[in-house]
Amino acid sequence: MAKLFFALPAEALAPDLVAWRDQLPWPGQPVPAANLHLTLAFLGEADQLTTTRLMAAVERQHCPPLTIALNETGWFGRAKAAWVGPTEWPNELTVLARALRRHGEKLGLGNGEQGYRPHVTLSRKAGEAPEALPAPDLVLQADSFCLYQSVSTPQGVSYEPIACWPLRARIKETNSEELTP
Ligand code: 3AM
Repeated sequence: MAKLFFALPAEALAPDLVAWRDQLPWPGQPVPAANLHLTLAFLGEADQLTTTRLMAAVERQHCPPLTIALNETGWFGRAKAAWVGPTEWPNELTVLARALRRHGEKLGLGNGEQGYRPHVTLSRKAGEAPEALPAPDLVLQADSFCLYQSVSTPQGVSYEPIACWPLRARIKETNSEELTP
């Protein structure tokens, strides 16, 4: 069984995120650069058949490329995760996250959580919020989303992409009448 989640990759922005975080007294244990991502939907444990069905369902999912300003800090007290995220974000991001969560739910996946708060977790085991720290001024440009599996290794957890899909707007179907002179 693989532990799955959908996320926007943050590879291109990771060096800037890490440089920004590491010059601050950021609380908790830093998330390694390779693990930085913006979660869309947590799915949990899934077997191979369910994973294959999930990927087939997601194939038809459409969403335009996304530009997400990371301009505030935050903290999930229960999870002890300190993060950066947008103050405001495109509605398409919320729609995509909800659609992916529903694809999972139809296959019996997910944790039942309904709300969505986009964020990039920068540290774990953070005993306090980074609220006294300055806000970031970074932008995550996303032109794909990925299904990841969370793999535990002796060196810690690593997130391995299983499959990625391009973010592209639905192409308007040409009305055949428009082609008729
Ligand atoms: O990087 P973030 O914090 O956005 O917190 C975990 C991480 O998200 C989250 O899934 C992502 C990859 O591990 N996660 C892990 N277990 C979870 C659970 N039971 C969970 N999210 C919700 N419920």
